[in-house]
Amino acid sequence: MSQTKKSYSERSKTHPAAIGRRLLAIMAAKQSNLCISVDLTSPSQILALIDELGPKVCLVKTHIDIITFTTPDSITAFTTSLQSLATHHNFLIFEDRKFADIGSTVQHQYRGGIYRIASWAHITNAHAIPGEGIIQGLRAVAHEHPDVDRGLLMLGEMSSKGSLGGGEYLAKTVAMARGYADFVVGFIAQGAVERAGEGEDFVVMTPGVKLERGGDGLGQQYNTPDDVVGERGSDVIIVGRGIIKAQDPVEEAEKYRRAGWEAYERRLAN
Ligand code: 5IU
Repeated sequence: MSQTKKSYSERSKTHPAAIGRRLLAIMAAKQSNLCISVDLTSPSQILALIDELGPKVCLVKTHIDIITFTTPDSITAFTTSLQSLATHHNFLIFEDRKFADIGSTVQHQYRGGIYRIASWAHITNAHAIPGEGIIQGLRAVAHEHPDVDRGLLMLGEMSSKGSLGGGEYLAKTVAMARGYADFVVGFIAQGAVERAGEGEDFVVMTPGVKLERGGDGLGQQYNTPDDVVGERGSDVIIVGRGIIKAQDPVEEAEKYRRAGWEAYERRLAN
């Protein structure tokens, strides 16, 4: 059976990566395929908003390097609070780091520096442009944390106008990831990728989502939850400004959660 026709619940039992199983189980339990992208710069505002939106989402996406931290301690305080919110509201944390260097360098970037991403982010992502050494490097760091599940999304296609991804690039990215099924949970793409074979499962996440199609004047292109989940077979919608800039972000998040979930249910039924 095509993966797009299988329920998240069914896939949560068979996904080859532990973090993939966990994410799919959360999606099924919370009836949410919504990932919120909290692109704000104040740590306290981010945490307050995540506390409100937590019940609606399966995943919270961060850009740790856009946040205004005053001291190194405040970084740790933030990531500790974020982890507590993740446990409390049952969501996973996705640091949208977009690693893009050789294996040896990304190991340092993932493990160390001031952000120590591997210590708090369940999922991060990487470009395929350097070749598979980037996956090997990141996976080795993830294995330094044997007590916690870690996963990677490979960037196969971006939402922005003129993206060099998609098509053959995406297909090559999928081929590159195939040998790392215990760590590469899936892909960032605009819709279903070349579908997984026996024993494989690719969780596809799509940014560039709003309730109305359009753009942002800087290359971002928006499609609707129904376009990406219902029509194109993606699994998770990633929404930033559509929710965080709304008058009532909680009410708006509920609209996106419902739209994403209904698109998924229609996809299963059709
Ligand atoms: N993001 C994209 N497109 C991509 C990838 C990541 O927009 O292809 I990969 C990020 C950028 C931003 C969020 O953090 O997803 C989308 O925010 P808006 O929904 O506000 O456009």
